[in-house]
Amino acid sequence: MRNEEIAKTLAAIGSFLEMDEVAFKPRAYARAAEAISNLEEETSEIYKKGGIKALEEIPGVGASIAEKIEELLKTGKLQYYEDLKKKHPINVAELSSIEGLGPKTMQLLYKKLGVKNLAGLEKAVKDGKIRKLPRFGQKSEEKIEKGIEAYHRHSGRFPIGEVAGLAESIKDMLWKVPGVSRVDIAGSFRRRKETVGDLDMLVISTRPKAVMDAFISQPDVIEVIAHGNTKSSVRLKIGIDVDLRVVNAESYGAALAYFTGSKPHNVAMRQMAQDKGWKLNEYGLFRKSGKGWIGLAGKTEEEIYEKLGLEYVPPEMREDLGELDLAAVHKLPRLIGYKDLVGDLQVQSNWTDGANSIEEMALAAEKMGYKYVAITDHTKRLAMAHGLDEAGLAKQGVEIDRVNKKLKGRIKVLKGTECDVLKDGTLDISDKTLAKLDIVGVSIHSYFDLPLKEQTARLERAMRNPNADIVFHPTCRLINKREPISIDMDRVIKVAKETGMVLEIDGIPDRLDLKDEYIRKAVEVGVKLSVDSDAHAIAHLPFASYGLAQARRGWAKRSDIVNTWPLERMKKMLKS
Ligand code: DGT
Ligand code: CA
Ligand code: CA
Ligand code: ZN
Repeated sequence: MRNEEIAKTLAAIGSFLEMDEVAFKPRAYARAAEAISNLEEETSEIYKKGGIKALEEIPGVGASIAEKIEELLKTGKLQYYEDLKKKHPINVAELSSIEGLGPKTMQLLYKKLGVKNLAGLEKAVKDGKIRKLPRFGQKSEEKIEKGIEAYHRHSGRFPIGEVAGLAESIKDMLWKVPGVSRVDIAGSFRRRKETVGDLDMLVISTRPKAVMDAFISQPDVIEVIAHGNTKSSVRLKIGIDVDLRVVNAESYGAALAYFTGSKPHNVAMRQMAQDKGWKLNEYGLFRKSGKGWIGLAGKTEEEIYEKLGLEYVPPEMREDLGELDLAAVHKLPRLIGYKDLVGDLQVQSNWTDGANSIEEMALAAEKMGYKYVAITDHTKRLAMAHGLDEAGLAKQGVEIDRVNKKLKGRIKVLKGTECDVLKDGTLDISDKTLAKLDIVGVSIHSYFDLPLKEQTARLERAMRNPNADIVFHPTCRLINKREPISIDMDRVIKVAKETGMVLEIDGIPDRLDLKDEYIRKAVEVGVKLSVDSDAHAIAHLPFASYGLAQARRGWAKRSDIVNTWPLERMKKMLKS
């Protein structure tokens, strides 16, 4: 059990005791909780080394609380706490994350309104019940409402693209602190998960204090949650928390592996070490020798994997989804690289809702190192985006010919479209016009809430149009904003396999559509994919890298992604 959880339990006990109007003890538990959450070392380690006596050395922890911690560490549970929970059926751990809501208030809200948890609290606020309570009033209700809003802002997960710039700038800032010789962003960010809960940073430094001081005094910090010499934690303006740890060079690889996670991957790896009679933790890989432990590896991640007889597992694959079994037999797929794209197959121009001209987009794509770029503007049904009709597409073709002539030998602009799929699955542009284009992407932009069967049949019909090449953003989700359409992805993948249709991985940070699990399914059966930026402006072209991250999380190889191939081969792979 980790410090956070122990601290949470102790704090909850304190709240319950306050409800019971016990003297002194509530403060003692609150103090102990705070001390534990600020500890640099894990309480479990302290206990392992020095037993209950060592626990009593922790400031704020007396004999009685030390006993409780021991029980927690030994059994994972605490009877005293369980009894209190039974007596007060209030989820204090959840409710205490609402700013300004103390135990007394929680108790009153429970007694008068039956509020047990956050959901109950939200309902009470919504129904205007709190303001009617004696001693409460509108002001108190509004305060609680604000607290709930803030809680939701903080507890939300952040699309990785929304925090990447920030994360990199913190990294740069830390690099500049004297004494720093290495900085990494670990956690879900390093695994390139589509959303991150918080950021986890690691540093090697000869002057830890300077690093920590710089870290907590960044301009964006709104709250310092912990401040120590090896571990600090802050909350930033946008609501995300950042943890920073200073680690020794000797155990840096072990720490990097540990804090990169995922937790299930770590647990599985630790088990592999234990099976050999070794132990693995954030300090290194060790083997037993007499009474002590001898270090086997720890400086780099690579040597840890190697010593365990494993192939190095790229961070994007560390989810305990079978990667360790493959690593053990040295059969991990060779993932597509971040520099493997040679083209972008979804880009809009100022012919519709894009910001830049075709020529500007082409030049920017050339700067990305691409050999080709498809201009795929919206079609007429999307009137809001000034979608093109057949005549518009013909006219655009003339302009593309002009640009191609001008940029000959540098980059090839492909004539494409992001053709709307109508409600019945037919396409928004005549087959005659579509047949003249190089790339036809089909997308759903309407009737998102059709039932599963109907929606699936709709997309299937579009995929079976002989001119259609790629399904753009197949599930239409917007992370944190819009649920995916209900669609049978197994069926879509099957139809793609059958027809040779390509499925897109759209790189816009709040789309990342397809998502990793569907990519894996597609890759498994040999369905081809494209990784596109869906850029609406020059500045968006790098979004493709988020799509690549997603592709790697879906175990895609270079050969699975059509726009890693030279133009002629790519075109051949499209449905003929
Ligand atoms: P997030 O922040 O929710 O997007 O996800 P992560 O994976 O970044 O998780 P986080 O920030 O709670 O912890 C960072 C890493 O630290 C996690 O990926 C694995 C490691 N870790 C955290 N808690 C535990 C634990 O109880 N056991 C083990 N083995 N590893 C842990
Ligand atoms: Ca994290
Ligand atoms: Ca964390
Ligand atoms: Zn679209």
